[in-house]
Amino acid sequence: MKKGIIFDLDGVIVDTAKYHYLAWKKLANQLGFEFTKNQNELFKGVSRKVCLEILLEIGKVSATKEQFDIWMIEKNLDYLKYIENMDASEILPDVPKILQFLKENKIPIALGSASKNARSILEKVGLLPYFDAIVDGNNVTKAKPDPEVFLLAAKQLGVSAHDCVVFEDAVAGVEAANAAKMISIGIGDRNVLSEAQFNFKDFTEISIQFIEVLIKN
Ligand code: B16
Ligand code: MG
Repeated sequence: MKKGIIFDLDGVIVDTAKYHYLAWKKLANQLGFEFTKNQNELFKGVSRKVCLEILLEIGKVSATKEQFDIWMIEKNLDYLKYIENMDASEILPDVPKILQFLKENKIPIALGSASKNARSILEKVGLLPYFDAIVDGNNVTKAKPDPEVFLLAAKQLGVSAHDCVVFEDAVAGVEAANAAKMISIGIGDRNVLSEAQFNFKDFTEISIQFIEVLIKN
């Protein structure tokens, strides 16, 4: 059976969480409260809208719909400034090696990310040509842990869901992959991502032999 591989973006291909953090912190400070790195953990893999809802809850700030939308735009404009100069040096270790191996073996590759900025980030770091399909925050109506993003990616690759493998760093993303009946591979802390079928700290721990087994079975 033809296999497909789906990558999350933030925390798997690049570490954009640090830039999201700076932009959310700036907004929190502007609204008169602190936002810590620990609290930022709650935001990983979560849509921009839900992040702002959580942030306002943390700061006990209420907002009209108009104000909410303005803050979403402001946060994104700040985030775009932080990521403006991203380049290939920000790709996480050994990601290109795995992408190259998959390409050489003609395995279709998709991105399955919550970010509406995903395509431009892939372009900045020079990885766009590897991807046969990109499904991101602009294409889905239901955020992870809903499986929509990964099911759509499988569809665009022309691969059955149960023949797809997902690399994810967020609990909600692992849940989404499991709900889609895909093979879930957690990248990061195995205690946090305990629902994943396989766990690795990062791609430096993943051997080509492991990928070979994944794409053959
Ligand atoms: P944007 P992923 C997610 O990326 C981030 O982890 C999350 O913190 C962010 O809020 C979300 O993208 C939306 O990003 O504001 O750029 O649309 O891990 O799903 O690739
Ligand atoms: Mg992620």
